[in-house]
Amino acid sequence: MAWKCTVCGYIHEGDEPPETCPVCSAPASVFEKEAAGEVTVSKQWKCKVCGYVHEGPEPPETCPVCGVPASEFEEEGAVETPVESVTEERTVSDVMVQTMINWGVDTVFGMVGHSNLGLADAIRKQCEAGKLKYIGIRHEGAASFAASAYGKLTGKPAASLSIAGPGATNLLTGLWDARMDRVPILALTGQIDTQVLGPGAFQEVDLAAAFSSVACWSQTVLETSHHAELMNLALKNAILQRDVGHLIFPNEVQTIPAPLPTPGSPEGRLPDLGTSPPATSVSQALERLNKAERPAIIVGHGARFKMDAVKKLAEKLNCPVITTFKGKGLIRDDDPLGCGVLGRSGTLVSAHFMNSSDLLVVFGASFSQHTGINPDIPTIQVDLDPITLGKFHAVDVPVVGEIGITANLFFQGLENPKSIDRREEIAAKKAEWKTEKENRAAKDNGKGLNAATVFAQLSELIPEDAVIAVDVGNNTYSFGRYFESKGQPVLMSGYLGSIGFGYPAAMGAWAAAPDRPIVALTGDGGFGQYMGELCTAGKYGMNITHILINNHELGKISTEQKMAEMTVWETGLHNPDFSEYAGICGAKGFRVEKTEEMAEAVKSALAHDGPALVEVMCDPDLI
Ligand SMILES: Cc1ncc(C[n+]2csc(CCOP(=O)(O)OP(=O)(O)O)c2C)c(N)n1
Ligand SMILES: [Mg+2]
Repeated sequence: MAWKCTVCGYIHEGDEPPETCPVCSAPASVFEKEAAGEVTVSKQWKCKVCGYVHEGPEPPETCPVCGVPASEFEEEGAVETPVESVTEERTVSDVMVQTMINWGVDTVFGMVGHSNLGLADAIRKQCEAGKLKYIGIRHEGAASFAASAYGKLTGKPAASLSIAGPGATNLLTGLWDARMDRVPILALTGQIDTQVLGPGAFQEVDLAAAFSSVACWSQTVLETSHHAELMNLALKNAILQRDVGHLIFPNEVQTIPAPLPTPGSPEGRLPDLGTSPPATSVSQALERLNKAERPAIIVGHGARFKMDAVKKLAEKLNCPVITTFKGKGLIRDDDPLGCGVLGRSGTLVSAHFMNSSDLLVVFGASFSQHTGINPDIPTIQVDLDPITLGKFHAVDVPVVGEIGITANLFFQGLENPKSIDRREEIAAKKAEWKTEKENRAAKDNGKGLNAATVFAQLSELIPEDAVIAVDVGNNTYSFGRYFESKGQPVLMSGYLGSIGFGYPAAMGAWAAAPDRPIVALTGDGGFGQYMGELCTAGKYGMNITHILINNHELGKISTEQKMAEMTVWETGLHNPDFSEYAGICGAKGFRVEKTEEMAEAVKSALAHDGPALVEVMCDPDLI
């Protein structure tokens, strides 16, 4: 008797199914008895208009390539296929999806459709076996934003799936977001049948060309490819280069039996990245660190998982710790050494401590113009990636090394450092900033809530274990400045700076950490781009609390027009009542028009088990 694993297609001979599948580890319960010796007879039908060949008992209702009706198909002949040879073997998609899982990918965001059905079916089987989570989004741009945010939060790649043509091109923005912020991500795009590729068939886009500038590694899966190896390489490149791995799946290749059915794995393919810095770099850095009287540490997103070591060093140096915007929350704002965000979304506290320091020690930051790290102050820069070192200007001591290891070496090497304890000065500057914030919060033009007030309240209301996904706009700058972080990770579209990121990013965070409170913070303009995703959140019962700053305006653009002394033009927004809109999408909606209503609405939204939206009516000028 033969038994087939319904997850991976492995065939087991014996009276009973095996306890676990030796290929994919699925339990005995997923094995099905195999029918033997049957043959299926299917006919081949050729489209008289475009030449597309269809296999099946009947011609298709309409040609999937040129759209003509069934009457335009002529019979070409019959094909006999033994049932065993079709069902016994794992398909190319089965092998590749199993390989993807072996590399640790556990979540796929995407949209199923004509040119990815074979691949989607392999994903479905793994979802049913409990090995994968699939989130069907409403726009592929949300799939890649969500996968990018998943990578930003976890450091692990998630996959985004699309059909050929428009589905694939819709993925591009989120993939650019991941690429520019150095996040591993996998893009799986369907493609039309290879037999019709070339002349410009329906949904034919040259995906290799379209993705060539966003993907660090991109390949088309062919019938004769080494399929497991293609997936191995897509993920090896995505993970090690922290970039986009891309695979193009022509329609007919997805369901053919895999010539080599053994899936791949990361075993022996990923080095330990715990690289120690060269001894000379460490001693050059220590020489400066020991002598500095007023050092300051700046941490960026790259230090996200290494903060214990960085904080230990800061404690020994008694020095201020400043973050980039992407690194907001890497140190709590109430930490005696925490000085908040630097740069355009920053505070006067961080600016003071950077500018008054005699040595900057920068961990995992990329020196974007928005952060504005002062190039005139002597700098030690630590990063695992040598290209990032001294990228925008020369630094005094570029140190290539894993951040945790390097920070520990600095800590161990410090001998009677001259640095003075700046805790008191930090507390005094923070008190000044608190007064300044209170003054700003006191302003009221009678045109809606004030951003300083909104974020002061949110600082109290958003739980410590939350993940916060933000968008782009004045609302985001206000968050950077006014929100007092208790260490919540912040997910943002950093270098790409794309509006619309916030809500899909919250979906990605929810998929990665469903038990944590997930908060999305967006403006009305940004959310407008992905409003449909509230239905996705409703469908999957995502526990996302969305704070929507509604100022009826592309506020940041109005600000820019005013600053450039131009006429404010076409930045006004005609909005629905978002709290009512939430209700019809399966979310709980709240509307806040007065400061006094804020706390209760946010508390109720956070307490709601499922998606909730709090629309806060804000004054566009009080930012
Ligand atoms: C995809 C994309 N399109 C356009 C922009 C330019 N842009 C930056 S902020 C912004 C306005 C955002 O408006 P809103 O979400 O309402 O935030 P507000 O500034 O009002 O707080 C725009 C259009 C962008 N960054 N990304
Ligand atoms: Mg707005």
